[in-house]
Amino acid sequence: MLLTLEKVRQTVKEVVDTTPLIDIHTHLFAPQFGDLLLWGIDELLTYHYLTAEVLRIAPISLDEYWKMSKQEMAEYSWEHLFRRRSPVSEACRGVLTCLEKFGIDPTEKSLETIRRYYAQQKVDTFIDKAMDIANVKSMVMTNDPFDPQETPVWNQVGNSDPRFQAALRIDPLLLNWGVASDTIREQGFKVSPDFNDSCVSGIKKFLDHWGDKMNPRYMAVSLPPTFTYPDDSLCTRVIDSCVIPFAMERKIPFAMMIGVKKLLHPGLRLAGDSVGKSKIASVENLCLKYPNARFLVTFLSRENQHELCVTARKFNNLMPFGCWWFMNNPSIIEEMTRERLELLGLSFIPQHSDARVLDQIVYKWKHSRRIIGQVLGDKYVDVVRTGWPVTKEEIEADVRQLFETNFERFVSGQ
Ligand code: RAT
Ligand code: ZN
Repeated sequence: MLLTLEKVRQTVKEVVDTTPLIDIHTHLFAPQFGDLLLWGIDELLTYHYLTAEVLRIAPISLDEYWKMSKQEMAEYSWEHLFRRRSPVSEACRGVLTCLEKFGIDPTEKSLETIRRYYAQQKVDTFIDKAMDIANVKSMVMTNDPFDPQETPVWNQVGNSDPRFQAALRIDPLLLNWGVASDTIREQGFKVSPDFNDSCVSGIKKFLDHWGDKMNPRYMAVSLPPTFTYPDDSLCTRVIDSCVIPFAMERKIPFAMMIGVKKLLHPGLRLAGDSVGKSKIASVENLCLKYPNARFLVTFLSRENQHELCVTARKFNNLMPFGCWWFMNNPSIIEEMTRERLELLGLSFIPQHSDARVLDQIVYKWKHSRRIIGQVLGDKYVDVVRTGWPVTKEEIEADVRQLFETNFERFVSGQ
């Protein structure tokens, strides 16, 4: 059915809200990973996005803060960010959206009422409930072969939960050879503390081992703003000699999340990371040098977003994805989604949740879908105004590309 100008905006909104999606980057885990899967109100309130906010205003030293238990920290956030002032920031608003969508009455502003709701939930059904409300069909985990809490689960149980897919995360391999080589050796593969050519086959065996165990959809790393490719660093050597050959052999993309200044303020721990503008030339150089490899890329700095779109116009082996971390705010999501649609049409992946707490998929997707729907609505209005006919079925197919098929096709190399 052809859509009139009046109908088009409402139809786009409905389609964007009701199309199931793949969440291509989260920090969530299948239930067999035990405590690695975070969920519930105390985790929501101690999310590092909120920690940074509460520590700006709290009359407390960092030492005193970190001495508190998880429950006490949650109470502290609740008191300072939700009761003593209104929760207007995006991270605070996220908690409110979760309460609303899970049907928890906030009128008393009582943490005890909320805790009672969570005490009645069972993790397995809560995963289904959250996915159902967020309309998420599957989620990609972040799987770290260097993490002693995670690796035994892969070695003993593995993942057969279809709600969760794996991604092989390799940060130490590129950024901290001391740590990486110790772990690789402890796991029984031959590498020396000083990186040299003889380490390549040990790394290859290590990657093969984890590739077989995890069956990852892609490999991934987060990189600092100073990341430069090529240069004479170990990072460049490992990318050239191990990462790209492994990714090409397995026919999976290499995801680069670029622009994080790790632990800029170490006292804030996980909340202490910051942002810097990165060099798009490194991505250009990789895409040019390896036309048969595929790169999923997101930048942390607003200043890199436009040039990422332009670079993606030059390389069909480059897929921009998501509005990452400090970009995941309504004003920036709107700007990024607009410029991506204008420069790339439908050939990008508009968002990922980066959820660290299961409940967050509900708010992150609710908030992002609203903006994506509005921006897309504007674009279809522009199209219909020219007299070009648009149907609901066409909009459905377009949104499916953004929410699912662009990822599926790109990771499988189609
Ligand atoms: O968004 C986040 O929660 C960050 O702390 C990081 O986890 C980042 O997304 C990453 O994957 O490194
Ligand atoms: Zn992440």
